[in-house]
Amino acid sequence: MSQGLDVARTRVAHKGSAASGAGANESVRRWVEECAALCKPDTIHWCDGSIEERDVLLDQGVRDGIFIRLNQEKLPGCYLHRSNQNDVARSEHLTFICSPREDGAGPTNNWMEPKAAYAKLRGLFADSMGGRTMYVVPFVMGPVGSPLAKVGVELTDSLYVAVNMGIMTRMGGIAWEQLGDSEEFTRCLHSVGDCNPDRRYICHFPQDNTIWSFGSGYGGNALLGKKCLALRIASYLGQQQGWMAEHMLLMGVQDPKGHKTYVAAAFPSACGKTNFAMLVPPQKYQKDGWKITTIGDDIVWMWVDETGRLRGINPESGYFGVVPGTNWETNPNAMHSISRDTIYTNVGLLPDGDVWWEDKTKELPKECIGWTGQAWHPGCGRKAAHPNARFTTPMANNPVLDGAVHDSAGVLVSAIIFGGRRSRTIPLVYQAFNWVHGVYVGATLGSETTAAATGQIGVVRRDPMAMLPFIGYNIRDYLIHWCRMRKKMKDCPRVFSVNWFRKNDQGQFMWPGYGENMRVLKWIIDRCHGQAYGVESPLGWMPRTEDIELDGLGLSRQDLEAVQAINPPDIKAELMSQEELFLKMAADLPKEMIFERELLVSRL
Ligand code: GTP
Ligand code: SPV
Ligand code: MN
Repeated sequence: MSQGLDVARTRVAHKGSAASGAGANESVRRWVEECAALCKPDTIHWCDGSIEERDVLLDQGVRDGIFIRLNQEKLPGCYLHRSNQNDVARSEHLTFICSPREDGAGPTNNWMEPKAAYAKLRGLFADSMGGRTMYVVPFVMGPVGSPLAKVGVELTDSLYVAVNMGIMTRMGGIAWEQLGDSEEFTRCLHSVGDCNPDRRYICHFPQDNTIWSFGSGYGGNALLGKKCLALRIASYLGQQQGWMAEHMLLMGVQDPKGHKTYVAAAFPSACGKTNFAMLVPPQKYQKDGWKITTIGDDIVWMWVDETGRLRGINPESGYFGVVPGTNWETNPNAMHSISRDTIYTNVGLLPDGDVWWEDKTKELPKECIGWTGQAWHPGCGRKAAHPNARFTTPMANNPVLDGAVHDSAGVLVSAIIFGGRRSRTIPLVYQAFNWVHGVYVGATLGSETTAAATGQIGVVRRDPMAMLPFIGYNIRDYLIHWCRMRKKMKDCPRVFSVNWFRKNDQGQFMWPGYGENMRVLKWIIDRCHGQAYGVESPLGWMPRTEDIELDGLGLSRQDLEAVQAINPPDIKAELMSQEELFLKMAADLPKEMIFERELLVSRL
């Protein structure tokens, strides 16, 4: 598509070496020129990732009305952004895997033939940046020097995206250093266009290491290092190269003896990863010496090391977290983190320049400006914050950030937990019998849909490994890849299922969740070290009620039995509901999954 650079309309925004992209190699420059010739921005700004640049961009954003500067005494370095009201969540139905053959995308992805997709999107990108600046955002996913670290370059006409990428990734000159002369970087082209859902496409070209996203400024659609690169493209590369890219948190659990065990957990969008990753143990556990540290809250890349054990890194450097429900009781570490250097998207604005959202405080404010920009007051019938309002905050702000977060060798992963939002049927915790059974537990994961994606909310859908919207290739090959990983490992992580969201007949949560999840986590850790009892159930190993500490919880043994209860008719209905996914895969369903289902049926 090279048409040569339209020099007349394209000038460099800032003089000086960093602003002109010093350090960028020839293949990067050529590609930037090609994209500029297509999109025809007025200006090109090469981001250098400096603090000075961040301040310049934020000031510019305030002048342009993209950001509102919040009360700097209460919230230093914090800004509010209100998105277009049609652009508040991921658009899964507009997300495509453009593999050469349809089979490459499989039955769970939307597919477009690559040539057709490029042609369609080229039409949209053509002249799309007239009157705008194109930001060249170089970034590294993963600790610099890690065997899995990847370089990407995002070209975007959104200042909001450029600033957020500066928080979410290791952004700037460091990426040019990591890239050197190589042509191997993910080419990420993004324009908000006119933000019209009818002209919105998020297209992935795994074979070309390329992502083209048009028509949305929302995180998962627009911060292309995140779901697009670090999950969809990376999962494709991982399948080819023998490693894994997963929608998981990664946390350290330090026991009273000072021994740390790392645990990864896959919960679907808005199902508790950020909260679990930053968990504050109950008082009694803290006194005993238990401590949680965070490696990552959303994405983990894992590989098998030379000793045959699974290791993981967090490719990101910030958190793009759900705001509603976050408060000093549920997640104090997040509250600390978002008290500075944070971009808030779609929350309420208080008269004093502070922010508010549903469940931030028990007492409601008298008034505020809601996320849509309209006046809000209690009982007005609207929410102050959008249910998928988000914060973008650097992980460096996290008071319990794990010391190994920048370690290129990553950390050993001893347990993998799958969990979803299930008001019924699924017990609080059980352990899979072995790895392949664990793969079955992950593959059949179901969860009630949330506001993180557009569409109906609260319906149970199958979300294998919490990756349904993020597997960049055929789910058949994804599940086979999971099974095969076992063969690479000498000692493999133990696999568990949890459900913090079971409800009673009155519709109340049966388990208090948040920090109290430590009680379940302790059993999981002890199981990993062969130090806790497990009772065989049809689903897997389960703790006896006496194996979960109830002191200070306000739940009785009967309450715990109820939240752990397995009701065979309900499980049979659950099996039927798994068919929703398995039928889609039909003849492609790996035989391990068929055998595991048969074993489960016979145990029931
Ligand atoms: P993504 O960023 O979309 O991938 O989501 P996430 O998995 O990181 O979810 P997050 O931790 O942000 O939680 C989403 C919502 O679930 C928030 O409103 C939380 O307050 C709520 N939540 C998290 N953990 C628990 C829990 O243990 N119990 C209950 N009842 N709610 C929880
Ligand atoms: C999710 O939806 O799983 C998120 C938010 O973590 S986004 O990055 O927008 O996908
Ligand atoms: Mn996520």
